Amino acid sequence: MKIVSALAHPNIALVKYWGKRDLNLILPLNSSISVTLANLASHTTIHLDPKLSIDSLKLNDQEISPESKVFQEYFNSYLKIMRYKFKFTEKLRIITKNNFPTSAGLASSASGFAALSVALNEALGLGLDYKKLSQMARMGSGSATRSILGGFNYWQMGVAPDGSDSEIGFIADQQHWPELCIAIAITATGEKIYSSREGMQRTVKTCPIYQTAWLDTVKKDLQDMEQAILSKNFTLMGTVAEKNALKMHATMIASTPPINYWNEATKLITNTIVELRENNRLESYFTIDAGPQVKILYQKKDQLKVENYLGKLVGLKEIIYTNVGSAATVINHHLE
Ligand code: 2P0
Repeated sequence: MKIVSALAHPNIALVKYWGKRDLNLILPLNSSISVTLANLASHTTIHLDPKLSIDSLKLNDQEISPESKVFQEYFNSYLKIMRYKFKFTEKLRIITKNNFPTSAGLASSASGFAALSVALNEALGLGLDYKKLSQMARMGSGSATRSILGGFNYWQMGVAPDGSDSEIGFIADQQHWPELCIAIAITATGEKIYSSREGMQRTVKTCPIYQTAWLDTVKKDLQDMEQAILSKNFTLMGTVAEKNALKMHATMIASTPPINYWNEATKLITNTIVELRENNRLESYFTIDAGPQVKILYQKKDQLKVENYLGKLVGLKEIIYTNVGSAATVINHHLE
């Protein structure tokens, strides 16, 4: 029996992934750029044991039924592909825990599948490099591609039908930009109304502005964001990240039926961020994923202002202050 534990951090897309060209291989319609977060993490332990008769999953101390949607949709398909690709037959016991709200737009599937892939690579002795590991993680969830590395990364969409060139690339490491901070303003802790998987599929199928407002404009955002990261240009990074997130949400709202993840607190925080910036009181920017949480980009010198102006707004459940995090890693390996 092999027992391996791994740790991975969620990432936040600064230029988003929104839409798939292949649903089974989880291949995106556009490339994306992300920053890996510190402090927030998924801790995953796997038992690879020939004596196990079924795959099983414990998520945040709760046993997940193999009949459940999350197991069927996410884990079954991931494990089936892993077994086919890496030729193993043992069943897996997966125990995973997040130190942040699961399924609330905080990319728990990203850190979860990155940690699981790193653990499986170790347990099976595959010795994969980070690019191959990112492809392995992608088979669980698209955004997991980007949680394999720390720092700032891009997920190259690739063009090959088999997904062999859809993988992570490196922009800058964790130490590159110590001034950059990210606060996660949690406005709701429950499960979100639609999974990102459903949301992005509906957008691709029904949104009349998806091509023009999204796909045709992402290339420029990617170029600007890479330049902003490399030159540590905070204003450019924030401007592009905020605009890119708003375009993505605009395509959701223009879908049928419309998808709107924002609640009252989401609106209050984003309006306040814009107002403070326009009045030259605080330069911060927001980005929002498939959920109601607001991710605030700011500089370390403004920590107190962020706490005072934004950290106490009505409707905020919790605010997590963090910065740039590290790569997914194995933390324990035990053989019996
Ligand atoms: C992103 N999101 O780039 C975008 C922005 C949410 C909004 O990637 O279907 O859970 O498993 O590939 O990775 C969340 O979508 O979706 C996501 P699947 P995933 O971060």
